[in-house]
Amino acid sequence: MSENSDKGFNKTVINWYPGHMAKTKRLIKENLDQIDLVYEVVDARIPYSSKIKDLDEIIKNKPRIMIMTKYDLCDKAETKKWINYYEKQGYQVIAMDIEHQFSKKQLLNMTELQMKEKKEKLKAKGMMKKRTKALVVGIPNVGKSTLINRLSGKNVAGTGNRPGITKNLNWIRISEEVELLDSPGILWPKIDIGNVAYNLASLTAIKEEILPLFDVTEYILRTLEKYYPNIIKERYNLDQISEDIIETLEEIGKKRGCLMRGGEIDYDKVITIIMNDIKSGIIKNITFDRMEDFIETE
Ligand SMILES: Nc1nc2c(ncn2[C@@H]2O[C@H](COP(=O)(O)OP(=O)(O)OP(=O)(O)O)[C@@H](O)[C@H]2O)c(=O)[nH]1
Ligand SMILES: [Mg+2]
Repeated sequence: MSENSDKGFNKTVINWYPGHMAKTKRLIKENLDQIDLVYEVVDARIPYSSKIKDLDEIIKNKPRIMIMTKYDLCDKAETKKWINYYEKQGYQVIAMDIEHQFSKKQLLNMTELQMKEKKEKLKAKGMMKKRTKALVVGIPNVGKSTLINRLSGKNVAGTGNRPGITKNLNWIRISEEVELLDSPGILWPKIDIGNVAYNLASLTAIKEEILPLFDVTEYILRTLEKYYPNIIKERYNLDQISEDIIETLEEIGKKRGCLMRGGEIDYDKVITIIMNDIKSGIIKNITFDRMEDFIETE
């Protein structure tokens, strides 16, 4: 399923497109007539990699708001560049820590603004639109269901810190005015753009078994060293990552007491620790998508 080049991670192509994702896309298309607006959810740490590549084809020209979640965990200076980039393209963007500091008012005001034109058109025709129906869409584990819970003020949608929690399309009425359609995370048929696949795997957006965990862990450590060497120092007490990654895993393993009987290093345990440091948000202030890797700037 994966194809690694000998050097670096750039040639990765993963063909991972489970049937249920194709089904979700089909169901969204079937429900499109009912949808007034789209909340496109992306992870603020990977605002490029986590953006569904063929979304335009799915939702056509529906009004939309891009919501960057996990803002508490991102590198704000880098994410700001992406916010500017998307705003320049005409997107309405809102970046938020929806887990701890959600502003319902800010999002609903933006929604109202987006809907104004449509409502006025309908009014001119003598029709009234009572309720706004919004689709919440995004890749797995970005916080779609969390967003719905925050908007409704209740736990109406199931959430969890691994991809694939939501299994079906569900309409959820959050007020007299707004109804939301929760949807399972979707990806696109081929993920082959530079580091996108590794960024998705590093930040828990694709299932763990898709890319070798060992490689994902190496990618995480090398990316941290490149952009956030202070994290390598503070979290793992290392000055640098060795050319041979095994040496680094060994060092971390010794420091963390990941030993098997006989004193051998338990590499699986080391890998789990590093993956969990990211997953649990212990490692924060990181943005793995760098504009220069994906966008040509003059
Ligand atoms: N720190 C932080 N965690 C968040 C934020 N938003 C969501 N989460 C966490 O991210 C995890 C995934 O959230 P869900 O709402 O289940 O994600 P989803 O997009 O519905 O995922 P699927 O249904 O699996 O596609 C949960 O553990 C949330 O608590 C945020 O803004 N900040
Ligand atoms: Mg969900």
